[in-house]
Amino acid sequence: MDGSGLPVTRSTCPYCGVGCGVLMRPDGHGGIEVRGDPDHPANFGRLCSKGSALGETVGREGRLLAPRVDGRDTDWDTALQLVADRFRDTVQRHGPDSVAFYVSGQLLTEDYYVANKLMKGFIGSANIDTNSRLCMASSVAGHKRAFGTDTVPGTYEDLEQADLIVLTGSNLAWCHPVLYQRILQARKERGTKLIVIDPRRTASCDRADMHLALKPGTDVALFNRLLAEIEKSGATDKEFTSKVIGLSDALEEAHQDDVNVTGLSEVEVTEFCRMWIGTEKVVTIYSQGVNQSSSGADKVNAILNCHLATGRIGTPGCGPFSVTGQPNAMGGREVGGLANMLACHLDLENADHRAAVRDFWSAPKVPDAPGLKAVDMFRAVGEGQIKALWIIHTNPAVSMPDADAVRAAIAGCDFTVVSDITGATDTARLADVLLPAAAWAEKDGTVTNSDRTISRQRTVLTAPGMARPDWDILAEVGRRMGWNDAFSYENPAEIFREYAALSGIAGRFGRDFDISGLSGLPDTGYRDLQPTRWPVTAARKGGRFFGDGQFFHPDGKARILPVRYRPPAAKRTPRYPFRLNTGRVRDQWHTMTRTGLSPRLSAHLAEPFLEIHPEDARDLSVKAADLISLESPQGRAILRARITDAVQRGQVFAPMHWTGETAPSARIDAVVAPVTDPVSGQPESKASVVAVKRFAAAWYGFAVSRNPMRLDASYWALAPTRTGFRAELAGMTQVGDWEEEARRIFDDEGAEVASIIDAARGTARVALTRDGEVQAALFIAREPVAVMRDYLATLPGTNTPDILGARPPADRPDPGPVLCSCFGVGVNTIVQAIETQGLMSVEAVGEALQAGTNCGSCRPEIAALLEAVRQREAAE
Ligand SMILES: Nc1nc2c(c(=O)[nH]1)N[C@H]1C(S)=C(S)[C@@H](COP(=O)(O)OP(=O)(O)OC[C@H]3O[C@@H](n4cnc5c(=O)[nH]c(N)nc54)[C@H](O)[C@@H]3O)O[C@H]1N2
Ligand SMILES: Nc1nc2c(c(=O)[nH]1)N[C@H]1C(S)=C(S)[C@@H](COP(=O)(O)OP(=O)(O)OC[C@H]3O[C@@H](n4cnc5c(=O)[nH]c(N)nc54)[C@H](O)[C@@H]3O)O[C@H]1N2
Ligand code: SF4
Ligand SMILES: [Mo]
Repeated sequence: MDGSGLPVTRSTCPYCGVGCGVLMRPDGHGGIEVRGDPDHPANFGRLCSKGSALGETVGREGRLLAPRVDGRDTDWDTALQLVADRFRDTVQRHGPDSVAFYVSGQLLTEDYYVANKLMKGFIGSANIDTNSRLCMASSVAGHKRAFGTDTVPGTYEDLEQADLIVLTGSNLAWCHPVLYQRILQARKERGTKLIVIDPRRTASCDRADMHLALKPGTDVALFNRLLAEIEKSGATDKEFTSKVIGLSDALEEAHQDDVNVTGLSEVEVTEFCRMWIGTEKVVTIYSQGVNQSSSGADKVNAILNCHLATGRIGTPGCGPFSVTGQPNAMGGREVGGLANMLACHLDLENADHRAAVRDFWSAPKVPDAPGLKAVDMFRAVGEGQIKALWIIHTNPAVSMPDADAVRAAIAGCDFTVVSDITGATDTARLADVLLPAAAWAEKDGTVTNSDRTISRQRTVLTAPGMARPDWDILAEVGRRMGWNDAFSYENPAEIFREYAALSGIAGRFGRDFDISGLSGLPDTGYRDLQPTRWPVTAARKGGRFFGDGQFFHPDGKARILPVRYRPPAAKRTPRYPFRLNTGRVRDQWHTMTRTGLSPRLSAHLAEPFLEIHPEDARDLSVKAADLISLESPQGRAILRARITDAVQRGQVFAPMHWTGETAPSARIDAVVAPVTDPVSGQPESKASVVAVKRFAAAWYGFAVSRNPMRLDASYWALAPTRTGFRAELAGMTQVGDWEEEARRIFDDEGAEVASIIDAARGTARVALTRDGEVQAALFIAREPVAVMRDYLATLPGTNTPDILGARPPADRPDPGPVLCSCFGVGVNTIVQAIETQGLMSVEAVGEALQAGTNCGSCRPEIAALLEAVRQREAAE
């Protein structure tokens, strides 16, 4: 209960791997209110913009309500029998390796455990891989090579106890905002130094003491130099390195590397090494700039090497820290969701491990060879080797490299099952059988966050229509395939107990992941489970690993690995002279099926974009707000130019979020090459090569509408607003009659039409009204349309007779794009307040406008605006 007397349920945010605790309260209208849980050890009450907007994304709009076979709604019995029959027949006819599951680091541990058990234990193939292959595989491989297991040594408290934090290949301010806030808070108290290593200047750089804008893919050379300097300055920990093998070989290799490939100056490199070596308590946080690389595993080991050489690992404030992306990326690694792992950190290649798991499951057979990793899996689908595929909780037609080929492969597969909460995704549209899953807040289970803390997700809403939890769907297919006993689960608690018991066997093999202390948890104990960091055994609970110099290789020692810089796999050529980097924006989650429903979150960046350096833009005659077309050997894309020196010359950056549903020409993975790290199999999503040119549109448009639009122009991007929708458009072919075209786009024959059309200048403004109420409006020009978009987006549904004037009244200035999502404060409003009120700090902006005072995710951007205004005023 809270102050209002309504019941409050504790749960965990379904987005990033920080794993923030939330308090959910029904709002009485079928929705929920969501706040940060002050008692959760990940966030102590804080939430970022995405977590704060959770209440806006749990509606029933767009939800898949019934199973669908070949596009027609049906009942569960029909759909599940079909799935079970087809998988069983395919296995009988073509063998177990002719089928595959492609799953997700967003599944709950219980879902994941059942999927893995069904494929590896009963179907008898290791062809289950997960989108964590695109995300964590290099970290997993690096950990296993160095430590003998996939172990994250540290805890979040280390971020507060460190004196230096290095963020490499991580835009923590946008992607793990609550951890970033925790670091900034600690920095206030102890003056923590912050270094960012990223080819691109990101929001995480705004408060950094140093930004090392290295050349893409050169991290190994930088950390090799650091290792050499550690040795030279006598900073190796002699006692600790007696528990480590390989230092001298690694040093020999390190000396061969040339730090000049990083493009950093000697001064920068020396200062970085000086700070790192001179600060005892140092944490190196890394993420996709490290993992998503054809040398990802080596990058990870280059970082681990430096921590192992100095013994700065597993003690307060010290250690390498691979932050996980998805809410249960860590849990998926624990249950063995990757094609080359067995459950509970046991090894697929180890016969004793296999036998133990087979006995525990009473399974007919456990495969002894790894299954297909994501990129190879979809290749095998395309080549017809995989004849039945089940995709659960992920959208590979958008998020896999070479996405057009992946889309074609799925479309061509004999039998594809997709489990999702909506049918409106690029992948779901290709399914033969579409299964409606219960969503976050409708289902029950556990997730493990970046620092090994297991937290509960709990139910407060009933699932709409026939939707069912993923574990339940999987278990029923297992039963219908003939394995009644193995899949007779009543509830997630039962699955969790079984999993915890299995981890005890892993513990007896000397593995790190052992939560056998929870195997006797009664249903009520599971219901009330508090956030718990593993391991959980009679002997030990939580804590850090490796401070004692004990590792999980058979000899108990860690490995320092000799690694050498290798350039990204794709080479720049005169035909493809640009390096394409990709990543995330602050307020969208992946393929936007949930965050994309929130007008508030969509207002931050309403359109896909390409960051390009001003000099490159000039050379290509690209002006601000032009469209740019990209081409690679794999495919094409069109995005809006964002000219900025945040990226280096010869490099461009695009977000990964837009899809066939929201901006079909901006599915950036269509141009990303499917090259992978040879050790981890993780794709190099951050270093493809592309050709870039101005997209010569015949016309550009901007549209607002109360209702969904019918968009099919060469370029379009759609976003929700508080009043309906907004869209950007551009076309290659001339349009004869814009009034008619407007009626078609807005699918409205009956509305009254007003227009101002100037054929000579190529401009058109068309408004559709009903009884004076604005339904929709379209603004067309030969150049990118200059109208006050954020003002126009407020007009559908209002009586605004002068909508074609497109000017806000004097008392309602255009707020500009929303910067603070929590309070809806726009850029123009903030800049104006800074200028007119002489505001000097982020805090002052907060006092004046509330901006940045709730979740704080926009504080780095407010700081950047303050700086920009200060610089402009200084120049005047
Ligand atoms: N807002 C938001 N937050 C998210 C997500 C989301 O979709 N939206 N997704 C979650 C998930 S699943 C993940 S995996 C994480 C990802 O979190 P991050 O890894 O922090 O995010 P990215 O933007 O993918 O990439 C991070 C940075 O790597 C840099 N980079 C590129 N190449 C190199 C290189 O060669 N070396 C170095 N040092 N850096 C390089 C990029 O410029 C980019 O700024 O975010 C999680 N949090
Ligand atoms: N170019 C480029 N590509 C990338 C990356 C990059 O940095 N650059 N990053 C990669 C990384 S790190 C990741 S993690 C991936 C993420 O990529 P994806 O996993 O493909 O992206 P999501 O949008 O998270 O897909 C989740 C899907 O699950 C559905 N869903 C939501 N809730 C439920 C549920 O409870 N049950 C079921 N069954 N379905 C549900 C959603 O509607 C959505 O369709 O993208 C990868 N792709
Ligand atoms: S940082 Fe934001 S997205 Fe990540 S778990 Fe916390 S509230 Fe959710
Ligand atoms: Mo990820």
